[in-house]
Amino acid sequence: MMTVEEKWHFDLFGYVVLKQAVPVEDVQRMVSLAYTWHDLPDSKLPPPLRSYRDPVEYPNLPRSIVNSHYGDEIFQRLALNREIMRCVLDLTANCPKLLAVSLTRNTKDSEAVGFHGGFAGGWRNPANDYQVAEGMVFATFLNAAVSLVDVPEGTGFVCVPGSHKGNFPIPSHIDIYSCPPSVVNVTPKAGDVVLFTETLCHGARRWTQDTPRLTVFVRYSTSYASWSPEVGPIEAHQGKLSPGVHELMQVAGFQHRKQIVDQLLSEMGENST
Ligand SMILES: O=C(O)CCC(=O)C(=O)O
Repeated sequence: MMTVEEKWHFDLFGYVVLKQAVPVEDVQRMVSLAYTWHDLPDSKLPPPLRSYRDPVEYPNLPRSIVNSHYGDEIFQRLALNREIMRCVLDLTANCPKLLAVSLTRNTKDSEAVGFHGGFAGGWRNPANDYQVAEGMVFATFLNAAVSLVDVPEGTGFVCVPGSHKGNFPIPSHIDIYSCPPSVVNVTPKAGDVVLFTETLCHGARRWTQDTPRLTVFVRYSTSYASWSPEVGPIEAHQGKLSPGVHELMQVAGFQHRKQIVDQLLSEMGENST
Protein backbone atom coordinates (compact mmCIF):
# COMPACT_ATOMS: atom_id res chain seq x y z
CA MET A 1 0.00 0.00 0.00
CA MET A 2 1.20 3.62 0.19
CA THR A 3 4.47 4.17 1.98
CA VAL A 4 4.63 6.63 4.85
CA GLU A 5 6.63 8.98 2.62
CA GLU A 6 4.00 8.80 -0.13
CA LYS A 7 1.26 9.57 2.41
CA TRP A 8 3.31 12.47 3.76
CA HIS A 9 3.74 13.87 0.23
CA PHE A 10 0.11 13.32 -0.74
CA ASP A 11 -1.16 14.89 2.47
CA LEU A 12 1.18 17.88 2.31
CA PHE A 13 0.91 18.65 -1.42
CA GLY A 14 -2.29 16.89 -2.63
CA TYR A 15 -0.56 14.64 -5.15
CA VAL A 16 2.10 11.97 -5.48
CA VAL A 17 4.15 10.92 -8.51
CA LEU A 18 4.37 7.16 -9.15
CA LYS A 19 7.50 6.80 -11.24
CA GLN A 20 7.47 4.24 -14.08
CA ALA A 21 4.21 2.71 -12.89
CA VAL A 22 3.17 1.62 -16.39
CA PRO A 23 5.27 -0.82 -18.47
CA VAL A 24 6.90 0.59 -21.62
CA GLU A 25 5.07 -1.82 -23.95
CA ASP A 26 1.70 -0.77 -22.47
CA VAL A 27 2.60 2.90 -22.97
CA GLN A 28 3.55 2.19 -26.59
CA ARG A 29 0.25 0.39 -27.27
CA MET A 30 -1.73 3.29 -25.77
CA VAL A 31 0.24 5.83 -27.80
CA SER A 32 -0.52 3.88 -30.96
CA LEU A 33 -4.25 3.78 -30.10
CA ALA A 34 -4.15 7.48 -29.25
CA TYR A 35 -2.83 8.33 -32.72
CA THR A 36 -5.42 6.07 -34.38
CA TRP A 37 -8.43 7.33 -32.41
CA HIS A 38 -7.47 10.98 -32.32
CA ASP A 39 -7.21 10.93 -36.13
CA LEU A 40 -10.88 9.93 -36.33
CA PRO A 41 -13.96 12.11 -36.04
CA ASP A 42 -16.35 11.14 -33.25
CA SER A 43 -18.67 9.42 -35.75
CA LYS A 44 -15.90 6.92 -36.63
CA LEU A 45 -14.82 6.09 -33.06
CA PRO A 46 -15.79 2.61 -31.83
CA PRO A 47 -18.84 3.14 -29.58
CA PRO A 48 -19.21 4.08 -26.77
CA LEU A 49 -16.02 6.12 -27.26
CA ARG A 50 -16.70 9.81 -27.82
CA SER A 51 -15.14 13.17 -27.19
CA TYR A 52 -15.96 14.78 -23.87
CA ARG A 53 -16.52 18.00 -25.79
CA ASP A 54 -17.33 17.92 -29.49
CA PRO A 55 -14.04 18.80 -31.28
CA VAL A 56 -15.95 20.44 -34.11
CA GLU A 57 -17.72 22.76 -31.71
CA TYR A 58 -14.65 23.25 -29.48
CA PRO A 59 -11.64 22.91 -31.82
CA ASN A 60 -9.26 24.67 -29.41
CA LEU A 61 -9.89 22.54 -26.34
CA PRO A 62 -7.66 19.55 -25.58
CA ARG A 63 -9.59 16.58 -27.02
CA SER A 64 -10.52 14.01 -24.41
CA ILE A 65 -11.84 10.65 -25.67
CA VAL A 66 -13.95 9.19 -22.89
CA ASN A 67 -14.84 5.51 -22.33
CA SER A 68 -11.46 4.42 -23.74
CA HIS A 69 -11.53 1.27 -21.58
CA TYR A 70 -14.46 -0.06 -23.66
CA GLY A 71 -12.33 0.37 -26.79
CA ASP A 72 -9.30 -1.71 -25.83
CA GLU A 73 -8.31 -4.06 -23.02
CA ILE A 74 -5.07 -2.14 -22.41
CA PHE A 75 -7.05 0.67 -20.75
CA GLN A 76 -8.78 -1.86 -18.49
CA ARG A 77 -5.36 -3.15 -17.48
CA LEU A 78 -4.40 0.45 -16.74
CA ALA A 79 -7.48 0.97 -14.57
CA LEU A 80 -6.36 -2.03 -12.47
CA ASN A 81 -2.65 -1.11 -12.52
CA ARG A 82 -1.16 -2.34 -9.25
CA GLU A 83 0.90 0.79 -8.57
CA ILE A 84 -2.15 3.01 -9.02
CA MET A 85 -4.50 0.65 -7.18
CA ARG A 86 -2.29 0.20 -4.12
CA CYS A 87 -2.71 3.96 -3.60
CA VAL A 88 -6.37 4.20 -4.66
CA LEU A 89 -7.30 1.37 -2.29
CA ASP A 90 -5.48 3.06 0.57
CA LEU A 91 -7.00 6.47 -0.16
CA THR A 92 -10.58 5.18 -0.49
CA ALA A 93 -10.37 2.81 2.52
CA ASN A 94 -10.72 -0.14 0.11
CA CYS A 95 -14.02 1.18 -1.33
CA PRO A 96 -13.10 2.37 -4.83
CA LYS A 97 -15.20 2.92 -7.92
CA LEU A 98 -13.81 3.44 -11.40
CA LEU A 99 -15.48 6.55 -12.80
CA ALA A 100 -13.87 7.29 -16.13
CA VAL A 101 -10.94 6.56 -18.43
CA SER A 102 -10.18 9.43 -20.80
CA LEU A 103 -7.47 9.49 -23.45
CA THR A 104 -6.54 13.13 -23.85
CA ARG A 105 -4.50 14.92 -26.50
CA ASN A 106 -3.10 18.42 -26.09
CA THR A 107 -1.44 20.04 -29.09
CA LYS A 108 0.28 23.39 -29.50
CA ASP A 109 -3.11 24.68 -30.66
CA SER A 110 -4.98 23.46 -27.57
CA GLU A 111 -5.94 26.05 -25.01
CA ALA A 112 -4.43 25.91 -21.55
CA VAL A 113 -6.66 24.54 -18.77
CA GLY A 114 -7.35 27.15 -16.09
CA PHE A 115 -7.30 26.39 -12.39
CA HIS A 116 -10.22 24.37 -11.05
CA GLY A 117 -10.76 22.16 -7.99
CA GLY A 118 -10.09 23.25 -4.42
CA PHE A 119 -11.30 26.78 -3.85
CA ALA A 120 -10.84 27.78 -7.50
CA GLY A 121 -13.92 29.75 -8.45
CA GLY A 122 -14.48 30.63 -4.78
CA TRP A 123 -16.34 27.49 -3.73
CA ARG A 124 -15.59 23.88 -2.83
CA ASN A 125 -17.61 20.96 -4.20
CA PRO A 126 -19.20 19.48 -1.05
CA ALA A 127 -19.13 15.92 -2.51
CA ASN A 128 -15.36 16.08 -3.00
CA ASP A 129 -13.90 15.25 0.38
CA TYR A 130 -10.41 15.01 1.86
CA GLN A 131 -9.62 13.89 5.40
CA VAL A 132 -6.66 12.65 7.43
CA ALA A 133 -6.88 10.85 10.77
CA GLU A 134 -5.03 8.14 12.65
CA GLY A 135 -2.39 7.68 9.99
CA MET A 136 -4.95 7.30 7.20
CA VAL A 137 -5.47 9.64 4.28
CA PHE A 138 -8.95 9.59 2.78
CA ALA A 139 -10.05 11.14 -0.51
CA THR A 140 -13.38 10.64 -2.25
CA PHE A 141 -12.34 11.73 -5.77
CA LEU A 142 -8.96 10.84 -7.28
CA ASN A 143 -7.41 11.40 -10.68
CA ALA A 144 -4.53 9.24 -11.91
CA ALA A 145 -2.95 11.22 -14.77
CA VAL A 146 -0.91 8.66 -16.70
CA SER A 147 1.57 10.36 -19.00
CA LEU A 148 2.24 8.59 -22.30
CA VAL A 149 4.97 11.08 -23.25
CA ASP A 150 7.85 12.91 -21.57
CA VAL A 151 6.62 16.29 -20.42
CA PRO A 152 9.21 19.09 -20.53
CA GLU A 153 9.34 21.82 -17.91
CA GLY A 154 7.11 24.85 -18.42
CA THR A 155 4.19 22.95 -19.89
CA GLY A 156 1.54 20.40 -18.75
CA PHE A 157 0.09 19.82 -15.29
CA VAL A 158 0.26 22.56 -12.68
CA CYS A 159 -1.23 22.81 -9.21
CA VAL A 160 -1.31 24.93 -6.09
CA PRO A 161 0.34 22.46 -3.70
CA GLY A 162 -1.56 22.09 -0.45
CA SER A 163 -4.68 23.78 -1.84
CA HIS A 164 -6.72 20.62 -1.17
CA LYS A 165 -6.61 21.72 2.47
CA GLY A 166 -6.91 25.44 1.80
CA ASN A 167 -9.57 27.44 3.58
CA PHE A 168 -9.35 30.69 1.67
CA PRO A 169 -9.84 31.54 -2.00
CA ILE A 170 -6.65 31.53 -4.06
CA PRO A 171 -5.68 35.17 -4.77
CA SER A 172 -6.74 36.17 -8.26
CA HIS A 173 -3.20 37.21 -9.27
CA ILE A 174 -2.07 33.58 -8.93
CA ASP A 175 -2.62 31.66 -12.15
CA ILE A 176 -1.33 28.58 -13.99
CA TYR A 177 1.81 30.47 -15.04
CA SER A 178 2.72 31.66 -11.51
CA CYS A 179 5.98 30.43 -9.97
CA PRO A 180 6.77 28.17 -7.00
CA PRO A 181 6.04 27.95 -4.15
CA SER A 182 2.46 29.03 -5.01
CA VAL A 183 2.29 27.02 -8.23
CA VAL A 184 4.20 23.87 -9.10
CA ASN A 185 4.61 22.42 -12.60
CA VAL A 186 4.77 18.61 -12.39
CA THR A 187 6.62 17.13 -15.38
CA PRO A 188 6.26 13.34 -15.61
CA LYS A 189 8.12 11.04 -18.00
CA ALA A 190 6.26 8.54 -20.18
CA GLY A 191 4.93 5.79 -17.87
CA ASP A 192 4.82 8.03 -14.76
CA VAL A 193 1.53 8.70 -12.98
CA VAL A 194 0.57 11.90 -11.19
CA LEU A 195 -2.08 10.81 -8.70
CA PHE A 196 -3.95 13.74 -7.19
CA THR A 197 -7.07 14.50 -5.20
CA GLU A 198 -9.55 16.49 -7.24
CA THR A 199 -9.86 18.82 -4.26
CA LEU A 200 -6.43 20.08 -5.29
CA CYS A 201 -6.56 23.28 -7.32
CA HIS A 202 -5.01 22.26 -10.66
CA GLY A 203 -4.87 23.01 -14.37
CA ALA A 204 -2.55 22.68 -17.36
CA ARG A 205 -0.21 25.06 -19.14
CA ARG A 206 -0.31 25.27 -22.90
CA TRP A 207 1.55 22.48 -24.69
CA THR A 208 4.72 23.65 -26.44
CA GLN A 209 6.01 20.61 -28.39
CA ASP A 210 5.42 19.63 -32.03
CA THR A 211 4.28 16.12 -31.08
CA PRO A 212 1.17 16.04 -28.88
CA ARG A 213 0.96 15.58 -25.15
CA LEU A 214 -0.92 12.31 -24.55
CA THR A 215 -2.34 11.54 -21.13
CA VAL A 216 -4.82 8.98 -19.85
CA PHE A 217 -6.85 10.39 -16.98
CA VAL A 218 -8.19 7.50 -14.90
CA ARG A 219 -10.68 8.83 -12.38
CA TYR A 220 -11.81 6.99 -9.27
CA SER A 221 -14.20 7.87 -6.48
CA THR A 222 -15.40 6.06 -3.41
CA SER A 223 -17.85 3.33 -4.43
CA TYR A 224 -20.78 5.09 -2.80
CA ALA A 225 -20.18 8.53 -4.35
CA SER A 226 -22.33 9.73 -7.20
CA TRP A 227 -20.76 12.13 -9.67
CA SER A 228 -22.98 12.28 -12.71
CA PRO A 229 -26.14 10.72 -14.10
CA GLU A 230 -23.88 8.30 -16.04
CA VAL A 231 -22.90 6.24 -12.99
CA GLY A 232 -21.72 2.66 -13.43
CA PRO A 233 -21.02 0.65 -16.57
CA ILE A 234 -22.88 1.55 -19.77
CA GLU A 235 -25.43 -1.24 -20.08
CA ALA A 236 -25.31 -1.66 -23.85
CA HIS A 237 -21.52 -2.05 -23.79
CA GLN A 238 -20.85 -3.81 -20.51
CA GLY A 239 -19.92 -7.01 -22.37
CA LYS A 240 -16.70 -5.24 -23.46
CA LEU A 241 -15.50 -5.01 -19.85
CA SER A 242 -13.67 -7.68 -17.88
CA PRO A 243 -15.62 -8.87 -14.79
CA GLY A 244 -13.13 -7.06 -12.52
CA VAL A 245 -13.42 -3.70 -14.28
CA HIS A 246 -17.18 -4.10 -14.55
CA GLU A 247 -17.39 -4.61 -10.79
CA LEU A 248 -14.96 -1.76 -10.12
CA MET A 249 -17.37 0.57 -11.96
CA GLN A 250 -20.37 -0.45 -9.83
CA VAL A 251 -21.91 1.78 -7.19
CA ALA A 252 -21.84 0.06 -3.79
CA GLY A 253 -22.42 0.95 -0.15
CA PHE A 254 -19.41 1.74 2.05
CA GLN A 255 -19.88 -1.52 3.99
CA HIS A 256 -19.67 -3.58 0.79
CA ARG A 257 -16.32 -5.15 -0.12
CA LYS A 258 -15.93 -5.68 -3.86
CA GLN A 259 -14.47 -9.03 -4.98
CA ILE A 260 -12.00 -7.21 -7.21
CA VAL A 261 -10.72 -5.35 -4.14
CA ASP A 262 -10.17 -8.60 -2.26
CA GLN A 263 -8.42 -10.02 -5.31
CA LEU A 264 -6.11 -7.00 -5.64
CA LEU A 265 -5.34 -6.97 -1.91
CA SER A 266 -4.51 -10.64 -1.95
CA GLU A 267 -2.26 -10.21 -5.03
CA MET A 268 -0.50 -7.38 -3.17
CA GLY A 269 0.01 -9.65 -0.17
CA GLU A 270 -2.28 -7.51 1.98
CA ASN A 271 -4.65 -8.82 4.60
CA SER A 272 -8.07 -8.18 3.08
CA THR A 273 -10.11 -8.12 6.32
O1 LIG B 1 -4.06 18.41 -18.45
C1 LIG B 1 -3.92 18.34 -17.24
O2 LIG B 1 -2.91 17.86 -16.71
C2 LIG B 1 -5.03 18.86 -16.33
C3 LIG B 1 -6.23 17.99 -16.45
C4 LIG B 1 -7.33 18.43 -15.56
O3 LIG B 1 -7.42 19.56 -15.21
C5 LIG B 1 -8.33 17.47 -15.11
O4 LIG B 1 -8.29 16.30 -15.53
O5 LIG B 1 -9.19 17.85 -14.28
